Amino acid sequence: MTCLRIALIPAFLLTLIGAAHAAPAAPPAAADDTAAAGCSTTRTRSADRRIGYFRHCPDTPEMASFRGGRYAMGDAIGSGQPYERPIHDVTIAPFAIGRYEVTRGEYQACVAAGACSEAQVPPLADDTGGRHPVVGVSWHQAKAYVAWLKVRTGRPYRLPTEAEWEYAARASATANFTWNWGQVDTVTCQYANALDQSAKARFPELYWAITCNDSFPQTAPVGSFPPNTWGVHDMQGNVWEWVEDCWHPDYSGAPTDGRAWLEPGAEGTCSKRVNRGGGWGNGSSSLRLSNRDADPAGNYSDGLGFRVAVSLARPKPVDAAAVPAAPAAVPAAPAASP
Ligand SMILES: [Ca+2]
Ligand SMILES: [Ca+2]
Repeated sequence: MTCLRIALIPAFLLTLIGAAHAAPAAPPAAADDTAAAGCSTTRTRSADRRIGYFRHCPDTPEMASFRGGRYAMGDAIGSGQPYERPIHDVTIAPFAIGRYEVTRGEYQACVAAGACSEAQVPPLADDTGGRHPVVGVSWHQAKAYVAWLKVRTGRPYRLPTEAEWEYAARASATANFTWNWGQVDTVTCQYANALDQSAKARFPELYWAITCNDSFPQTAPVGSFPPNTWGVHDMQGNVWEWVEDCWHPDYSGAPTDGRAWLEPGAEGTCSKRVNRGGGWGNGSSSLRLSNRDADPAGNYSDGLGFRVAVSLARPKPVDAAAVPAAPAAVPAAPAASP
């Protein structure tokens, strides 16, 4: 819950403010095949050709494609909180998720187009180039951004569902982290931006930080740390990420088809929206893959951003010659086409 973030971020670093921000009405999405002005889809692959990336427009986020599959969502280790349980199997349809968190530069394109309001936190000290994740955006502002993406690209952009987010974050991992965490925080700094010794050096008032130095006192440029095995960066750490779902006290009755878990008949009215992944103001425990948090949709903070998703309704059959089979250790390898 919110207390996790507050407990680990000193009050002077936290600008969690309940500032309600009315979301502009979402404009109607263009047809899926509509080519937006100035846009031409570009595609790349990871060096091992197993991960497919695409970008619909020059100013829209790069996306990682996933074929979908089935996985166990929640705390399989038993070290988490009751709201991370019960473990339940979820089936995920083909979709794509941002290779990175939405950057401040990407968000500013929406602001410049008049479809998004300015972030409610000024750029942090190290964010001089717009490649840091945007922070200071409420859930409503994140929704306005994906509404603009739908118009800009003609594609069904949206926020990830919580089940999709954890599927992409796990990349088949069943442990607490995608890296081999040896019960010591020194490993975390190799893989994720957390509350580390560089933060302690910049903010001596901090009473605690993990023992290693990741060299980023606050946010880091997206992609500064290695991707997970499915080619997605910063799912653990850097900034927390809003997802579509309403908060529920545990997973009892959660959907098993990967859709967002909303309040019955009242989309948009739940008291809190989920955010995931931990951030630069948190220690390793908050970065666990099954950890969850939630805030009122109008809240914002300097540690909270988002990434986007898009449904892939028409995936091409996988070309076995072009896309090598996934290693056995990585089942349900991502491969789909926008
Ligand atoms: Ca850090
Ligand atoms: Ca993140």
